[in-house]
Amino acid sequence: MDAVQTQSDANATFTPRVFSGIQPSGGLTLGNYLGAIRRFVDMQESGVETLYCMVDLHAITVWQDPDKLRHATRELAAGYIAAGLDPARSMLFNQSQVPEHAQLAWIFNCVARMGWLNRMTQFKDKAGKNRENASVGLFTYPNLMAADILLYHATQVPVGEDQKQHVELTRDIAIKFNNDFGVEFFPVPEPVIEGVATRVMSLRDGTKKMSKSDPSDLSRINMTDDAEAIAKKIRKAKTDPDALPSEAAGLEGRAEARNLVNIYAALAGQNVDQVLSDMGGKQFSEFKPMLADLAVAKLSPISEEMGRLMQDTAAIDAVLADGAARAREISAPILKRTYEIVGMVG
Ligand code: AQP
Repeated sequence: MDAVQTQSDANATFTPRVFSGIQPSGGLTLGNYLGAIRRFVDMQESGVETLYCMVDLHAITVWQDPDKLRHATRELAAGYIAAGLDPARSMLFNQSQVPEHAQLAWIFNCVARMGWLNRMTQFKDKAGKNRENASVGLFTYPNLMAADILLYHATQVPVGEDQKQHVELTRDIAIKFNNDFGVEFFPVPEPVIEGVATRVMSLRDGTKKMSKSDPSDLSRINMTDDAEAIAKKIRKAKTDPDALPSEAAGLEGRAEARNLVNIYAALAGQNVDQVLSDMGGKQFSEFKPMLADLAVAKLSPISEEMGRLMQDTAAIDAVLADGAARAREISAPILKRTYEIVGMVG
């Protein structure tokens, strides 16, 4: 077969398809839930084809204890399902069961430029001062993420604010690949960053993102926290001495207050102005217990269901195997065609 351009490539149109993923690099946080999983469920409900991955190959870009990684992968799958993802309607799978992710990532390692990756802020944040000792995988992480998305010709990628730069890099890779080989093979996907909680901040420091891998457990609400732990973490959350303002402008320069109001708004399904028109003038001593009650009411059913699902890990593994088999029906032909375009024989 001609390895360069075919008419069907040139005329390719892309049907809407959603891909996103979360790393099993620890337990799910409220940030992952509000910033990502709730959007995943919305997109599933919109009827578009959806694929959601546990990106275990990404997780090992920093050290993971093998037993904890296995546990976190299954628990993440349980979290997806408990939060409303339906394995019959969304393909749920772990990345390592679909070998085309790593294969396409290699091609993209040869498309992306060092300068592009040098600009990635997540690598700078995660490598910190110890850059020389960071894994090569952590540096090339965005190329694997581009492969995750483009392997399915996904057109929409629901993510939190912190992943926007990586989706932009994915777009650059798609455009460069198409230009280099004179094809219209890969779509240029759009990030979907919506809602009031696209960047949930640490409960201990309103300038830092809430993260699963933050050394302080008090910095985050885990999706497996019980009511007592949630209440304690919110009670201890850093705030300032002032009362809540009645309008959003009054949150200017008050990162911690803004974060708690955003979390309340996201959980209550309101916008910030609605929350402040009800809560303006209240002290944190009054607002925090209300936030804790709301968080417990919204999160407990999910954590209880996660616990129930985790009783049967064989059933979770079966969901992941089925999701991977369905995902490979899409990924295998796309990788095959990519190899042909690049000039691989066989
Ligand atoms: N704090 C957050 N607020 C809003 N969205 C968030 N996301 C993560 N943290 C927040 C979104 O969750 C999805 C999955 O993220 P990931 O696990 O693949 O990577 P991450 O962004 O690096 O998440 P963590 O929790 O901070 O993991 P670690 O600590 O392992 O690095 C993404 O859509 C992300 O935007």
